[in-house]
Amino acid sequence: MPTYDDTNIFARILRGEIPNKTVLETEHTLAFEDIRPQAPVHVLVIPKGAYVSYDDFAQNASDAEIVDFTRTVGRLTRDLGVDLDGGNGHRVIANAGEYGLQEVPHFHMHILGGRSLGRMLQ
Ligand code: IU
Repeated sequence: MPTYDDTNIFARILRGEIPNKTVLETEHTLAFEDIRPQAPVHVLVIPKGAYVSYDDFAQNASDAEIVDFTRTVGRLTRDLGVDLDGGNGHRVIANAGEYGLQEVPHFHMHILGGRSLGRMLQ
């Protein structure tokens, strides 16, 4: 697994060194608004633990962290009104590494919605 760099911006947000627009906080998870939104709804969901990628999180987080994170992502799609009951849908994305164009090396999921997002995979 890659080494976690605890100077990354999300680690600093978690330590309270940098403000964020929190949408939801649970025991193991924090969700906040993306500073450069790419859609009307653009929320980042991060585990509070130090994980670099989806794989790092999936392999090394506790069951409690994984359940909390997964349920929080799902719940947010409803809270944000982009679920399949009340809303028109959304996209959930996790970038990793150089080819994934991951900018911040703390695992995070993007929740995007509020407009048609266009086709990414052909
Ligand atoms: P990526 O998956 O690592 O490429 O996405 C990082 C996201 O973090 C990107 O959408 C940025 O706009 C966002 N972001 C932020 O919300 N606050 C910050 O201080 C920084 C990046 I730096």
